[in-house]
Amino acid sequence: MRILVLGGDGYLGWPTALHLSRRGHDVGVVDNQVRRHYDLEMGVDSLVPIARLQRRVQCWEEVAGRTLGLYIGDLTDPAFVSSTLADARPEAIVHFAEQRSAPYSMIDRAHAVYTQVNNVVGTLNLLYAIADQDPSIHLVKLGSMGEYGTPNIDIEEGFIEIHHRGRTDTLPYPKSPGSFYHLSKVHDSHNIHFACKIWGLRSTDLNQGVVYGQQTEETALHPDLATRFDYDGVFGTVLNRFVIQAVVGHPLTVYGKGNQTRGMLDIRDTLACIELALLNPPAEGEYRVFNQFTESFSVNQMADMVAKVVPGEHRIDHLTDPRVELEDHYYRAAHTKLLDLGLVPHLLDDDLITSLAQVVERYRDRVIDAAIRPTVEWRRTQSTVSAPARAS
Ligand code: NAD
Ligand code: USQ
Repeated sequence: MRILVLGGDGYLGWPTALHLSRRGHDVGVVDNQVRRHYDLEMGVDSLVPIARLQRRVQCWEEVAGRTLGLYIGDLTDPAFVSSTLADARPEAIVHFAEQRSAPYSMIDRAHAVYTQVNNVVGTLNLLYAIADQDPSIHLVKLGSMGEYGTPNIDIEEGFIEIHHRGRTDTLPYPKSPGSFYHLSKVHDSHNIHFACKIWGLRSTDLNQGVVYGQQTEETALHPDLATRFDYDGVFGTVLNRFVIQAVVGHPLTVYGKGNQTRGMLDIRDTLACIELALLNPPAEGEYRVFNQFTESFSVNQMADMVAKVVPGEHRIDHLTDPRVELEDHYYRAAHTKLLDLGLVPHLLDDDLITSLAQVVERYRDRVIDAAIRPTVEWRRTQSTVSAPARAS
């Protein structure tokens, strides 16, 4: 298949591009490298050093003997999106290319506006280019489990049957997200659903949970193929952060009571889910939603697991939650559609935490301690309104 991976320089996009290329697909990587710019803005860096994008592509050719197409540009530029599709003529597009940090989107007005414009406009440009050039392209779009929030009822996969005053309909599951970033995903979902309805496009919206892990079969082949590993309070995600904190002797930063429960998955399962979605495309005009996670854990459970497995004594701190979220809630979310397509999950176990801790050991000198604690407050108090979100 000819596949474009948008956001192919990122944490998930890069390993996905390699995985699909190794499976024999003809892969093009699209990215404006803005993720590297956020590092400069925040004064932080990936714990594991990552090679320049051009070097990554060259290294893959040396190691695997396969070429990757490279398109450097911004999805908010419609001319770039259009010329990229015209040149690559993809049969499928995997779209990771968004600003993906909830805290980053909550820094201030400018970051909220940037996040929503970047994400919503980029996706709209893409929908128009697909509709104009080839409506049969399968768009695999990364959404988020956080689009649903934490309702007091079971979460379904995208749609729910509602009985109301004697009538019944199947409607998009109600969304109640917890950040301007997560809201951008909801806006995308509505726009994609609408485009499928009016133009007959086909799309899979993958409502993915929080990803953990750093190595995949392909990225482990050479240091220049490594993907990024974030631990800072803005871009680091919860389990990855806890492992790094435990290895460097920083108290584990549980926000609030720690009973917040989230759907989680191993980075290797992200790759497998994308591949399954690509190999089993929806029908023309179909908009479908898969909940892409394999297990759910509370923040406390993850902190306890990490503290048990990583050698040494560990302190678990309960910080005042910088976010506005329920710290105690019901959580049961359906996630059968990818399993039905054949997903065999890598479940979280001691070995995974140990291997992640070994990666951290190798690069522990690169950890900037000041970047670990959360700096972005959801609530707008006088002290946070002008506070910079930088690491130091
Ligand atoms: P990332 O920030 O590492 O990668 C995103 C990439 O997209 C970056 O390389 C960035 O430069 C690029 N990009 C952003 N805006 C762009 C634009 N306008 N034009 C071109 N390129 C642009 O993020 P990630 O962790 O790899 O996440 C990828 C996707 O998966 C995101 O959409 C995210 O919302 C979703 N997701 C991630 C997680 C997770 O835990 N990491 C969980 C659920 C969903
Ligand atoms: N948390 C802590 N301590 C920390 C970091 C996080 O207690 O040090 C808590 C948060 O309060 C939250 C949960 O852990 O309740 C998850 O936070 P996170 O930062 O790991 O993940 P989140 O902000 O939800 O965002 C990440 C990705 C995003 C993706 C989302 C999937 O950055 O791109 O969309 O996971 S989901 O959560 O399913 O929406």
